[in-house]
Amino acid sequence: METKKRILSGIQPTGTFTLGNYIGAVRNWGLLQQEYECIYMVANMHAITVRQTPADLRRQTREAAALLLACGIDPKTSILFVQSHVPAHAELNWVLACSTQFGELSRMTQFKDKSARHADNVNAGLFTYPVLMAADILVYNADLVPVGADQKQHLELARNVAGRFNGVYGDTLTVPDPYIPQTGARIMSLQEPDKKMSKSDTNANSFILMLDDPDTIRRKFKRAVTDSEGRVYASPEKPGVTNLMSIYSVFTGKDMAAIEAEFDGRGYGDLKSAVAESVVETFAPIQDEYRRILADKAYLDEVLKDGAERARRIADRVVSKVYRKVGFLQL
Ligand code: ATP
Ligand code: LTN
Repeated sequence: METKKRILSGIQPTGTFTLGNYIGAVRNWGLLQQEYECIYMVANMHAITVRQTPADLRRQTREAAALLLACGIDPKTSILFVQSHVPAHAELNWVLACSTQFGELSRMTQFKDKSARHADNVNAGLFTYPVLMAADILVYNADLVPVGADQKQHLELARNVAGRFNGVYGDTLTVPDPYIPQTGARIMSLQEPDKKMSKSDTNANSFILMLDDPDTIRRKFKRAVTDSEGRVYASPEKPGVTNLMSIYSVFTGKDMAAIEAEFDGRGYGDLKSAVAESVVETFAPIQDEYRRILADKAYLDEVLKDGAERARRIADRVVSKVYRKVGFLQL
């Protein structure tokens, strides 16, 4: 029997997922389950690189898991777990940190962005964040990592660290490939369309949350920043309109040319309400399913317990092999 390639990805429980998280990452996680062996993780250890309120982090971790299930992740086929429940991530993290150079971490744009935004808390974890992310991936010998475009640089680092480790200690770790979608890899802010949509943006009109109610979704799209030209077509000079078209394309399956034709002779108002309706329609059943799953805490916790156990079985073997390769005494 041909063995399936393995996928690993993660998302931080720092708040409700945005439309960007959904299109760039989570949506594809469900779609990939048939073809790949999938392992999905709620990255709560990454979340504390910026300050979190403990009670909120705990609640948001369950909410993130429930939302992933509602998006179609099947815990029987795939493994769904919480990062801190599998100690192997932290164990491999240390070994990999010793194969990572200060210089290469200094070049990470996410570190530069986040340390500027959280100038009062530029902690070592924020700096070594990509090493833990590399450990998340390499501890499962993942072949493929589905993420949005903003994570490309971190994946490049994971590949370099794996290659370097293999060069020194012999073939041990799988060098992973990124899986970045063609359309929607970088959904932009609705208010400043030259910036990526981010759930930590201070302006709530800049993002759509997966749990926003229909009227909120419609209102946010109505206020979305476009341009003064009034004609619907995709172009680098029209980031706002192009962003709306990309979202519409993902939810309707229509390509950019078809969307241009559909709105020929019509204004941005029509485009905005069509996009809003396509988002409302996609999110409504997910929201219902989310509420149902979150209400059943016993089921949710059982899924996470089972996921952690299955994840641990894979990850512990890799750590054990790595420990042997680097010369840690094994009794
Ligand atoms: P934060 O704003 O707290 O930094 P975030 O919204 O960037 O968080 P993450 O948990 O860091 O969310 O990312 C989860 C996944 O969503 C990653 O694969 C990331 O690439 C993807 N993603 C995040 N924002 C976008 C976006 N605007 N467009 C497409 N994909 C995105
Ligand atoms: N850094 C990622 C979240 C994340 C992740 C991972 C993604 C943590 N560990 C491993 C893919 C693989 C982010 O989206 N900010």
